[in-house]
Amino acid sequence: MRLSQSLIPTLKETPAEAQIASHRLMLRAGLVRQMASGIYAWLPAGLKVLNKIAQIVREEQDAAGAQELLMPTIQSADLWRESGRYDAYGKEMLRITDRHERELLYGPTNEEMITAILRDTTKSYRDLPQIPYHIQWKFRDEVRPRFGVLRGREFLMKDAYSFDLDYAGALLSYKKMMLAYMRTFQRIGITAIPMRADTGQIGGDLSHEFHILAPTGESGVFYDAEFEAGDALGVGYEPAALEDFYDSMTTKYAATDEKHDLGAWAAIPDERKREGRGIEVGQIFYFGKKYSESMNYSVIGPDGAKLFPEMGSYGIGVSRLVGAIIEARHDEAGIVWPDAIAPFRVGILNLRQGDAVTGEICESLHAIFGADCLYDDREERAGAKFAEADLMGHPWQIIVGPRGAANGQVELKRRATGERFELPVAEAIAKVRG
Ligand code: 5CA
Repeated sequence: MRLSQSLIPTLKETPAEAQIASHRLMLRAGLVRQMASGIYAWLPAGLKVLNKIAQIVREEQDAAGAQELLMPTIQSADLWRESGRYDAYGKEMLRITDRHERELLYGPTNEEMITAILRDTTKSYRDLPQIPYHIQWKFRDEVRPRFGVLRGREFLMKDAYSFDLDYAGALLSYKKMMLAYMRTFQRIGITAIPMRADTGQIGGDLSHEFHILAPTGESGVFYDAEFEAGDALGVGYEPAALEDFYDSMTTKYAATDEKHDLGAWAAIPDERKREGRGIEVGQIFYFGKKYSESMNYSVIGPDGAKLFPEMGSYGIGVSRLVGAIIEARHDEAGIVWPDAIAPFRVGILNLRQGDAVTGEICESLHAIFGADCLYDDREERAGAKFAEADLMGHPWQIIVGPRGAANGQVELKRRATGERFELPVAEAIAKVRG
């Protein structure tokens, strides 16, 4: 992509309405625009990040045995009357009336709808277990939308739902999802820690929140340094491995300030104690038969008797993750994207636009990296190009100046560390490709 032709409206000034770094940087780097309170348009570079995160989430859900489907954003109020949540949900739910005076709502979550779908499509114990999921926009009329996409009103969520025949099966599904989450966050390139949590609106009695560590997080967090090791990628889904993994995640200490237990904390060696702040990017729940019973969803069990499935639900805030990752990965110059989800893996900076030699090298790099690169081909001075590339946070920058170019050399810069290398073009390409 050529910067001169792109729809990436970067801003020089700091937008006044943005209180925290990720919100400021998302506006300044041209990723999003606010369309109404808590409602954002995703511009091309922002959408690339959102799609890359969604794709990693999707691949890891699939690897855990979950199956993707797509439910609508608009739901019928009657569905929610079945579970009793239509009245219980309160003002956070956006309620809509259609031209026939039928009551609808913009879904804040999908427990009711997915239960209705399984009720219609699974009749026997042989049809279970199932873990359907989707990646869909939600609406919650938050009292105070703030911090950009971190607490929006419209936001993108991955929500999965598990249906099992018994408690042991439900717990296995819960453990699979915990592993899938840890693998997802590790692939994205961030540290997230599972913490015991309250269940709130969703209900049930077992829940974990996943927190990304960032100084501006809304929750205080306390955890054992052993979480920093992060080795979920090697773990498989065989029951024994899953069991060990779950134990290793849940026996180490980690809690938000709401659930902090001073007694248990005191037992951890001082050198392993870590305190910080966290942003909740995901939450998983086990809630048993809450929805299957209230919505009268049963299957015929092996003995011919009615059996109400055991359920859980599993959310990841896909759009919130974009802001949370920036909170965790930025410096005074701009965003520092992890490689796996950067909108562009490499920025190409032509320091003398119009020069035949730098132009030729840049054009060939642009052809090689294609959609993975952003070529700064504007008629701008070098300083402005450096600032723009640092702001946008490409993991690599290939800087092509007239002096180096004359000898076939370019400068390669690693955004995260600031390291710079003078290299022949081919070596720079190889290094970026990894
Ligand atoms: N049905 C369950 C799990 S599928 C559920 O709704 N869980 S939740 O309420 O915890 O939401 C899941 C995730 O969505 C949260 O962990 C958070 O990352 C994200 N999320 C929730 N509310 C917002 C919001 N207002 N703005 C952005 N992301 C949000």
